[in-house]
Amino acid sequence: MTELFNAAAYLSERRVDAGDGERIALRHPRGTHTYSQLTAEVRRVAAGLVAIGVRPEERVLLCMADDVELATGILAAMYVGAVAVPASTMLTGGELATLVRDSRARVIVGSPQFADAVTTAAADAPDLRHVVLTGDTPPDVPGMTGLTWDDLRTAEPLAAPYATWDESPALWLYTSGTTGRPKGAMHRHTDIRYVCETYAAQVLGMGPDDVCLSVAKLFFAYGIGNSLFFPLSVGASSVLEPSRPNPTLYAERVAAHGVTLFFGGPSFWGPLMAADLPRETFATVRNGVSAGEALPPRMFHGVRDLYGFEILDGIGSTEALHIFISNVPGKVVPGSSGFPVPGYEVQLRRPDGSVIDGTGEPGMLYVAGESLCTGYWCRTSVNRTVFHGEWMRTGDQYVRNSDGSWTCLGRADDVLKVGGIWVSPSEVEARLLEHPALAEAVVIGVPDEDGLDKPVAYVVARPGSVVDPDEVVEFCRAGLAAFKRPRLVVQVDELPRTATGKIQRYRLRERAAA
Ligand code: 3SK
Repeated sequence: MTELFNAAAYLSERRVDAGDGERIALRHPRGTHTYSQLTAEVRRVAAGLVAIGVRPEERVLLCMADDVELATGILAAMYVGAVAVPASTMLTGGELATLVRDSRARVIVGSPQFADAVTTAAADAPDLRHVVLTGDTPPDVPGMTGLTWDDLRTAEPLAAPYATWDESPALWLYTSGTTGRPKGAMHRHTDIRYVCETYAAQVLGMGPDDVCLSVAKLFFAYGIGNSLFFPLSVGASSVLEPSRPNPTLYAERVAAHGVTLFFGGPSFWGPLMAADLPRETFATVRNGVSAGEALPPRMFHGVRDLYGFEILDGIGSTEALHIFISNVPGKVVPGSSGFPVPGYEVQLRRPDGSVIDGTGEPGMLYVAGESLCTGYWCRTSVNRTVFHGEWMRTGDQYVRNSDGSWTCLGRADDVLKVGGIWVSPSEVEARLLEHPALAEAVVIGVPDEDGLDKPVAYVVARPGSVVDPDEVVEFCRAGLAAFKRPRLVVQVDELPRTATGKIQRYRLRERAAA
């Protein structure tokens, strides 16, 4: 049964109705927004979107830094029944254009620091009509209307949200696939409420006095839950930080705002430990939260011993919208992802599809829960392999331990997670093969000293060409988002292959481990 429900209203004006109007919702570089101010701003920007012709269910793409405009933009799009599509700010203009075209967005909003990528993408997206930049100068893209954020704020604020249902589409989040072609995971308004009522309420025990700070940005599923959905669902406060993750700066924010929940991932906790900051900086943190990659036990113990708070490691996915297996406060099993989050079922299956009931036997992890996306936009064949009735195949190999906790054993396919972000080897390989000196290229993940995967390229030179590994890395950096670049390029005479010519990646992994 469908009911009228609008997630943006749930996260903004519902809090005002509940008496939280004067509480601080957002803390950002230029000050704060109370729940009343946020609600007014959402209604104003929502009116602006309607004024430029945004229709319910149409996509609004946002390529923006974590700040009050991005938070407002996401909520305003959902408020008018449109679909918010926060896009990675790490993408090149060409990569961003792929998302704009795939989503058929008619409006893109960007922060000035991403103006180049946004205008490059806009020039290559036939469905786009409006390009908005949050600075003072409107963008100039031939054939498009260029607007500033203030232009969007001139219409009379809307008085009420569009009458979306709980089932209406609210949010698309792009995730890269094995082929490197990004897939838009489609989430409904009800999915947003579900992750707030399950993980945030029942694992983190979030309440109005919490202050959240997330290293993962709002364009990630992990970040949008941490910095927007969870705090606003309970009248708590979110600290929005537009700059890139930096341990010293983030520690300053923790101390300045009295952060109670500090969300990061292994690629942040390692440098935070190395920064050796004063323990008092973290006096207000009641828990750290980690996702993206399995948290090495060394980091759990190191952060607890140095800074005095325990990190709750968990696993989630863009498709599930947030974390569905998690450690819980006071009952952490270091080296494991913890226990199924209330509201989710998890299951291990053998390659023949049979379900593993006992402990100790590894299998493919499946998850079921109400927040699973309705599928990937226009990707029928992938949908048919990933979604099976209530269940979703995660692609992760797991094992259930005798104490009931679950441990990640790695990926079942060749996709890598680098710094918590999916990297498709085939996408990096395709870029490598554009290099004039390279005949063949294979990218694998090689674990660093903490067991965290880093992309390494094995390349074969074209006859007569000389390969300069550092120059090849720079070549990749120029054509791909920087996090996808190989950290090391190794030249080989030939790649290991099966009798039928298939590349044996496992032999490269063995070689790297030797
Ligand atoms: O990578 C994860 O574990 C994760 C956690 C929460 C939301 C989204 C993701 C991908």
